[in-house]
Amino acid sequence: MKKKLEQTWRWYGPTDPVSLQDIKQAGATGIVTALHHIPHGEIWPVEDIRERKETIENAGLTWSVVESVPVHETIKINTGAVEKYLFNYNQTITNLALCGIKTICYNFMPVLDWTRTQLDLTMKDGSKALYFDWVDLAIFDIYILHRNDANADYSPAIVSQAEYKYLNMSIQHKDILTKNILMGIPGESDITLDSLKKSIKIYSNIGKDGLRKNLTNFLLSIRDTCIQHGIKMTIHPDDPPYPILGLPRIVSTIEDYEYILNTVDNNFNGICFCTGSLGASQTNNLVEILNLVKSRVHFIHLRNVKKDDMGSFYEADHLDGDVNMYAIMEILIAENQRREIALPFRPDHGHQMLDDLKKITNPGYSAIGRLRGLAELRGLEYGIIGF
Ligand code: CS2
Ligand code: MN
Repeated sequence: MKKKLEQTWRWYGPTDPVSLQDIKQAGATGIVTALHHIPHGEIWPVEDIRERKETIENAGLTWSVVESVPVHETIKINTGAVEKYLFNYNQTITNLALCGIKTICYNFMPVLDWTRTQLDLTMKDGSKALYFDWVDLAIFDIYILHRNDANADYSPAIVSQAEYKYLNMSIQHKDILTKNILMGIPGESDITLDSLKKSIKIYSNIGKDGLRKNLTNFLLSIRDTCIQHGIKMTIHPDDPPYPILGLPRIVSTIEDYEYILNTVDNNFNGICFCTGSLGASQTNNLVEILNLVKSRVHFIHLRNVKKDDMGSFYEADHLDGDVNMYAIMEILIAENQRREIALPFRPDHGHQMLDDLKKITNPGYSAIGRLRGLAELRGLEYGIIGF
């Protein structure tokens, strides 16, 4: 009998409207969570980690992956109190390892985590999905953020559509668009327009090469700790996987992965393979990327996207988008057989649907859409492996 992947579920902690009991009913066994109440850059105390771990284990679940231990902006820009934040990061991951939690997800996206322009795009079946629209991004960039030369980053067709749409946009709609783009992870703080402006300036001086160097510096600074404690770091791709708002991107393409894996060529320097993020690019070939990086994948996000000709995309049902989930699953199953410990995957986002439409839910993280996604993905795995 072939080994199965570990089924995990992201839980935002005790304030998450989805309970641990709900997660058990969805059939997941592993929890993916973080101590969101601790400000970015501060050390996670052992006591807090233990407490969270106990809560999870008392519900009969396991804390499989930490998502994320955020990398402080100071480290990303590599200016200021960098040593302090590197020290704190080393201490946090040491503390996690001392509690037996050794797979850690992080990202190296400048300022903003995932970016969407709309959080409630209605699908044909009435469910709601997250949406990224180039025209709306251009509106934000050109007319709300007023970034210098922003026009130059968009095709003439997008610029003129943005102009037309902006002129007819209500104040309320503009506010929602702004809020969506600046939104942080639930339980963490949002970005302000001012700090985004400042960051854009800073990152334009750093550029892609500079950001790559800063990532390398970060990885080298945690390498000894990770090797000593058997920690597996997994970098999450940029979402979406191309530059937006003039910010550099370094985890978007197959070349980026070659660079990251070869520059710090140790197993601890691993990948969180996120099909939804990588699949939003019109040029990424996910099967090719996965085949290149699979031996260094320690965590998996499965999600699908549907793009239009312009490259705008919405988050589709897990088995119904541009990502060939069957092909991806086949590769993951084969890779999993080589592993001593099952590879953890989670349904990354799901539609807001059924009863969840009446509730206040975390965007992308309502229960029922992910339950559907998990069930479909586990069925896909079962179907490929056989009885
Ligand atoms: C997640 C990311 O919700 C999502 O799309 O995949 O927010 C992810 O948690 C972070 O980027 C990882 O640091
Ligand atoms: Mn993801």
